[in-house]
Amino acid sequence: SSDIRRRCTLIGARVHEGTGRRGCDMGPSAYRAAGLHEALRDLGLDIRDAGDVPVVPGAARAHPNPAVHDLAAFVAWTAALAEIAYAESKARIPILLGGDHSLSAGTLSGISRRAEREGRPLFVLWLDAHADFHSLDTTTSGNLHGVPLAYATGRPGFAGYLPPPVPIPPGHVCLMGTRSLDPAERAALAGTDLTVHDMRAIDEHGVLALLAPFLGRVARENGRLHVSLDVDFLDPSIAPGVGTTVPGGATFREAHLIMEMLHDSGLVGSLDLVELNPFLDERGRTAIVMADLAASLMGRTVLDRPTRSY
Ligand code: EXY
Ligand code: MN
Ligand code: MN
Ligand code: MN
Repeated sequence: SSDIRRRCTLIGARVHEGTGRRGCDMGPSAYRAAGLHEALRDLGLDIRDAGDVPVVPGAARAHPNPAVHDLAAFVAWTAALAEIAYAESKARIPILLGGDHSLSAGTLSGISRRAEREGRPLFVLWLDAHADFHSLDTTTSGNLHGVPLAYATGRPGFAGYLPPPVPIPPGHVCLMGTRSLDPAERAALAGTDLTVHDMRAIDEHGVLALLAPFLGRVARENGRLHVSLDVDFLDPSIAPGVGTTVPGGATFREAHLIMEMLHDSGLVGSLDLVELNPFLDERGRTAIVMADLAASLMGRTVLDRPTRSY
């Protein structure tokens, strides 16, 4: 069908330099092993697998913050992924198979340029235990998976190292699942109108009451919606395959209800699946949970789960 929502492209991004450990580079393979391609094909979608984005050498000036590492790789990935996200989002839904969350600096750059080209505002739903809102100056870990949202929303501190993005207004961003914020991130967020629905808000109000108004606003403004799903949004009991687990995350059904609402909204133009580390997983179950969530976003309903008979 001509509907963009029926056409999607899997794009592997073997990004691991944004974390302090190896493993996320195996993420794309794990999603394919989990059968994501077949799951989306069985939904009747026009699905294409673009393979994995080739790693290109990067160059970057040294940064005065001694903690920052692999900045050159971040620069290179951001440029490469911005280009492919921009191109692929013209007529299809790019689904980025990560790879750590630093890849979203590239995805968001490309999608933001696409939205600008379409003359539509871009909105972002960031499902994560964290805000990923550090600048190159404020990060203490130096792990650049902690900076992509700051970069994409035009926060100062990247000039001279990365090209300025088409900035996403912070007021167009909704964080859900937040439960681990560094002091510098809190301070930076306090100065913006970015929406933060932490886990306490989810407990008190439920995901429907928090998400519905945001989706209504995106629809009213004829917006494009990018969804960035970090494995650590989920409770570690269902998604252990990630390097930055935080107790007290979203349940299986809270996560699926969000995906089902997103599908029904018809607003999602792009998706990042990030931070999967199969090396930390148990028999691929985190990849399977994440692939199932992606399938829900693309149309798998609550009734489509297989009954396990013992
Ligand atoms: N805020 C902490 C840091 O900057 O190191 C933890 C960041 C975790 C980032 C993961 C991708 O969500
Ligand atoms: Mn993240
Ligand atoms: Mn996270
Ligand atoms: Mn606006």
